[in-house]
Amino acid sequence: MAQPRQEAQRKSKAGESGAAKQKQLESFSQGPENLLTTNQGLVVPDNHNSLKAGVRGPTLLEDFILREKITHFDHERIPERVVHARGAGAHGYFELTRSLVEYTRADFLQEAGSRTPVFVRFSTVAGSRGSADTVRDVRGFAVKFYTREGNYDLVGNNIPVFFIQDAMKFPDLVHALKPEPHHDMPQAASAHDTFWDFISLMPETTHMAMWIMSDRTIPRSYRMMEGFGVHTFRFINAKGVAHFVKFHWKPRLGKHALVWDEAQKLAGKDPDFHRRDLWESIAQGNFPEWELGVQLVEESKAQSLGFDLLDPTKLIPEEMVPVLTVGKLVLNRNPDNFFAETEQVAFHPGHVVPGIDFSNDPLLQGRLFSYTDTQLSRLGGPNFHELPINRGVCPFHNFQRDGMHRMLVNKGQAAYEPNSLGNGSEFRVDGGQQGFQSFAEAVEPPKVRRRSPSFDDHFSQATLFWNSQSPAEKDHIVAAFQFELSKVEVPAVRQRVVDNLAHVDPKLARKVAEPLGIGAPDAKAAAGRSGFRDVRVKLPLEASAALSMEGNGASIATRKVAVLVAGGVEVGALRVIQQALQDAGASSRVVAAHLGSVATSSGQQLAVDHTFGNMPSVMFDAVLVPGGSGSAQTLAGNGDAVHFVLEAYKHCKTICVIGEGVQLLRTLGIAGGEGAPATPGVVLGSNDPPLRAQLAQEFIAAIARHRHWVRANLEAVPA
Ligand code: HDE
Repeated sequence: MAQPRQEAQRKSKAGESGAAKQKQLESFSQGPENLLTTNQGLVVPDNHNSLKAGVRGPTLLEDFILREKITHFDHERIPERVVHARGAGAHGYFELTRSLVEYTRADFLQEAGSRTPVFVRFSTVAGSRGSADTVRDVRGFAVKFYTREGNYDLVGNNIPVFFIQDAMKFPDLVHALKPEPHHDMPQAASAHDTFWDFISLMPETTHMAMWIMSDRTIPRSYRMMEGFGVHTFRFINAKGVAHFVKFHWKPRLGKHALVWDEAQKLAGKDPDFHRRDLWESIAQGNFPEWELGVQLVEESKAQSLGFDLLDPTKLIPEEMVPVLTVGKLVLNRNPDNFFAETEQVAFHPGHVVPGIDFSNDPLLQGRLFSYTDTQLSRLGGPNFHELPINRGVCPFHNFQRDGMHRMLVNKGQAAYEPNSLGNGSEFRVDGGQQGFQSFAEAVEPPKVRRRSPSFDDHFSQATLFWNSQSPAEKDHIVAAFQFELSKVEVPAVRQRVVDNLAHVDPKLARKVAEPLGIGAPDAKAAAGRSGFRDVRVKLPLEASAALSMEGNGASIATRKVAVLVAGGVEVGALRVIQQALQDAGASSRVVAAHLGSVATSSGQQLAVDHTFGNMPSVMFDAVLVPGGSGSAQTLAGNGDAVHFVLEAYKHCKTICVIGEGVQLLRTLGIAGGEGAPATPGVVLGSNDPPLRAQLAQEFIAAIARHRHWVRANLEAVPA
């Protein structure tokens, strides 16, 4: 039987809260009879002219309408988040697909099929609020579950490990990563001296450094990246039995990345690339979806893993502990107001519900302090839980009172507990029946300010990650290290990084060092430095498939295809392919030199969606060049069209060319003549009606591979 409190919560809040809130807010945004008013409700007589002494005279201080408007404007900004300032959010729901009743008493994880409203915020870490989306950086993946027992926040990242093992080092890490303090550069980038100086002096960062140099840090879309709780948490069931748990979000569309050149160009051409992608997908009804998975480890088995579960620089390979799928997350509603929701949302890893508890991970423990603390200055006081986006859906009662921006009007005489004067609202503590119970863990004295020796292995999982990458992914990691370190001005810093890398893999270190103007990597030199520990845990596996993104997800749903056209375009095959793309959930957009329309070879008009300039190739997943000799010839003579195709080729995207369109590729030298070997991901077809459907399927199969890394002469392509 449901507990009385829970029953009351269900009745009082389930449906009413959202609608009531909305009504109240709407009433604020409309003055009397929809007239513009001041904040006091006074109808504004004129919103264009201030009060002056004569039409050409000075403005009067008396003009309280002007003063109110300008004063409010002057104070419209709040401090941005000290990290994760740039973000985008969305509403949705979490649906439990498998009951976790045997592991946790958390109410929202009991009944398969139950749904919990959520708000999710994705973010980059280093950049300011206005920085670009596609920079190389970790992505935050923070989920607020509005459960009937209170808000539960799973504040994770898109990488399963972290740089450092102890919260004590977090301010140092962030100071090293952020723009350098003397000149405030570079913005939203780790490619600079202080960051790599810190990394090179802190060998515990090596595993995460491998991840951030991989394609994980330049996701194609928030919808195509994983999320991780990072730390080990605890589930506690109704009998008080605990399991360690790690959380995973797995995207339904698979995990996919941009390429570095593309990410850099996007940062200029569409700095809102990820934010826009999220917004548009939801607006179009393509609701982003992830599976929630958990890795569960019995307390007594934790020791036998060989590494320490409390160390946040370690993951549990999925081959060692499989991920159990337990639910799905669906984002189906864009925020109404960016500031009110995405900006004011306040996450906190300490927002837990009964049945979910912390582990002693020293990084997590430090986070438990930081998040409330930072909201105090960011949101201006201790009452940020009253902001609409942060309010729970269950009632809350306590004797905390007053403070900046208090909205609640608490009634009655008694603001203390215990009391006998509260007129039925004494709100006594429940004595542990329903309340949050910390796991009764025995702790070992004495107090120490030291690292556990079980945290000493800094390299075995970095090597596991490296060994798990495909050849193309390895090339990208090497190139990323080379790029970042080439921006580091002090050679000794570059040298220390490659010396450390020699402990991950000597070949990797040698390759990274090649163009950096430094000596060969010296593993011994690294081992002699302070902070280095020569300890390596023997893992029971050489590589873990889950750590690679290659061959992941075969769907082309929501992918965007550019159709390049000019006058005289042949649309017979184009129509068939466009329909097939749409049937597969993808979209195609017609791109030409100008907006309006172009004449087809049969004398009709084909509407143009974009120009080569306003939607360049980096904003698409694939390119289609239809036939028609007039169109092909015009495109071949247009530098923007030529660049479009070359760039897509260079970024290893699928290109489909029909009929005379092939001429374009030959002009560009990226497709051989008759009998030449096929180029991976370049689909050549004719306008022949019987072959059109097959061509469409070949094109779709090629797009589903996401990228075609092995292509001849890629370096020679000027794009
Ligand atoms: Fe955070 N982190 N963090 N962090 N973090 C913040 O809180 C902090 C860490 C993460 O979309 C701040 O409200 C410390 C790990 C996300 O609003 C701040 C430490 C992970 C977000 C803070 C960490 C995260 C934050 C800044 C080490 C992955 C954005 C603004 C002890 C598991 C949430 C704010 C959003 C935000 C502190 C480490 C994820 C300052 C002290 C590890 C996704 O409180």
